[in-house]
Amino acid sequence: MGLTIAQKIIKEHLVSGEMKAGEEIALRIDQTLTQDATGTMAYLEFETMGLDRVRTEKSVAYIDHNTLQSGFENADDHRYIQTVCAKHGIWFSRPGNGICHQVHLERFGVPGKTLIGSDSHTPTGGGIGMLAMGAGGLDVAVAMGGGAYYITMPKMYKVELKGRLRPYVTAKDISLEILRLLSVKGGVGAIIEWGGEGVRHLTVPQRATITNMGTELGATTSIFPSDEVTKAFLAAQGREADWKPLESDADAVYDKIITIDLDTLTPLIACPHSPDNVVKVSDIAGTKVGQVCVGSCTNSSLADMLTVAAMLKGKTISPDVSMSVSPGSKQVLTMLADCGALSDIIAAGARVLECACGPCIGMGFSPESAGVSLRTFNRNFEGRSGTKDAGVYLVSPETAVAAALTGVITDPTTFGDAPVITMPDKFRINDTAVLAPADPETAKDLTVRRGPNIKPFPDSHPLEDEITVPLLLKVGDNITTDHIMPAGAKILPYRSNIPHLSQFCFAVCDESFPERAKAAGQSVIVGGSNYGQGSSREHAALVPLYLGVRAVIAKSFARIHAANLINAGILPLTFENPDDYDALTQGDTLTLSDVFVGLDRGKLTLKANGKDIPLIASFTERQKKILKAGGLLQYTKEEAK
Ligand code: MIC
Ligand code: SF4
Repeated sequence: MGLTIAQKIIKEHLVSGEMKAGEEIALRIDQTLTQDATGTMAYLEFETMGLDRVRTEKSVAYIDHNTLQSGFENADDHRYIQTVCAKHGIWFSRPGNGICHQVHLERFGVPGKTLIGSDSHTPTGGGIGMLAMGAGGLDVAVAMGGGAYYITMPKMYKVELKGRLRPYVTAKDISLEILRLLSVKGGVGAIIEWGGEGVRHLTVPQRATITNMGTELGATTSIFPSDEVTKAFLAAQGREADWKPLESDADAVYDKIITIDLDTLTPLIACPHSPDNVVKVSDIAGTKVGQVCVGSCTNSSLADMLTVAAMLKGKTISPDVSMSVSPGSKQVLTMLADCGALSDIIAAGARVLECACGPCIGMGFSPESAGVSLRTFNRNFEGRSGTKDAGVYLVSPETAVAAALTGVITDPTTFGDAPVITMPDKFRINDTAVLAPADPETAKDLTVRRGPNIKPFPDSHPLEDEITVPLLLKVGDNITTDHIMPAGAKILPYRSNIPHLSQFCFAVCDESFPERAKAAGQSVIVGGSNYGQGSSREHAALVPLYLGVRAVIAKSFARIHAANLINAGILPLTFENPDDYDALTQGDTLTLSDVFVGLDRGKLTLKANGKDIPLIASFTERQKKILKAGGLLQYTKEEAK
């Protein structure tokens, strides 16, 4: 039987397990990346492992999220990460050098290699044929130490692209179309391979937009073949030697095949507050817009920026719109400046922000009250922009500019001839903002600098055989990690300070939760389906751990969050009958008994309101050991004894 692209890479990297969907497999990891908001924790965890050097082929730390330095916290954390990198063999991408996924694609990604990153959009690397996955910080720390990465062998989906994109219809619209078709749960447990004749016409940045947003489908990752287009991209980055061809076998078997006809695709828009709430731009044309933001790891490539500049050239942004443009990397920004396109953007009245995540993670540029913001980003969860009642819409750069110029949502295909941009044969290469680690001898004498913002990791809690606790919070479907542990400019600087962060846990749903949790000492949360979708932030598990949460019972979980809960020693349990969700009320007293036997059987019984509710506790042998030990750090320490 033939293999898919992902199966080929998995086969080459398989450390243990069987390549059968649903089975646990362990993979050798070639590369890792971290960003600063999850990185401080990941490096603190790496340090507790007591190793001198990372054991990967390449590990890179990026500073791109916490770049607003409105106090000492972020600057201290940057210095901590820089010194930890120098000492332990990790490359350090300085603040201003760009968004991790964009820079990694440009400068470090290699087709056929495995990459895990402490950021959920790590699958961006699938745009050049990497098997790139988002993971919790602790899993990245373990991989840096040479340990394997454990996942459930995913199912294989294929999206066949037919035809060719029409003018003003973009890779972003392909991403929104697949979200419309599959929903934010549609990719859970699957790897999505993109193929068909339409792929040949998609450039690497377009492919990367698509693999980036595969995260919003809940997919383990997404991947494109590595072909002549990939080779030309790597050659233009001066990295042709990194190229190797990769395609699926003609007789590869897929669990699902979806076809998208590019010839008939139209510009699409995701309405508040979910990336799958997709309609045609023309359906809501005319809606007034107050803000437009271009950038993020989804749409900040040179090609995106040149398109924006060409559409803005000689025009002025509507006086009712405030527009930001954040180029994805220093390479993109310098090339925009070199060719004069940056001047067209500035002259039109856009506000140019630094090469970082910025507004995407609520680091500045929050919209006005009840504002309508059109963004080229990948997430529009409630409150994420920093303004709770704002309505954020996700669009392509073309649709974004059309709205910036007219002041209302506008179908860009009504805009006359589409701009034709020409891409350079060679990108401008200047890696001076990536600092190499010290050599092993020098590294021995280096000191890691820790600021006062860095607080110890929360204590783990050994699993108990009987847990009787209050149901402290009951939430609905599709709860995101932005609900559980919000980000934004005010909170993000405390990503290495769990006690401080804990005050904001579930602030979007119930501001009283942290106080109530502390008072209760121990508690359980109940959720609907796809609990924990979105970010890979392990803080969404570590903070509940700190607040005494012992178990989360839900209809289903998002992959990375479930892994983070297990790593933190919190039980992620699912209802055997989803209707039992309705039998539980916030404030109920819940009892889980015979937990150890239950874990071994894969089933637990929850006693609530005189009723027995069956729960699924289906974990791999390794996960059971982690849970019994009270979390991955405890487990790793016990194993090392
Ligand atoms: C995000 O887009 O939500 C983030 C911020 O990049 C996160 C990581 C984080 O919370 O630090 C992600 O996607 O994993
Ligand atoms: Fe940064 Fe936004 Fe991408 Fe997350 S989704 S990595 S915050 S640009």
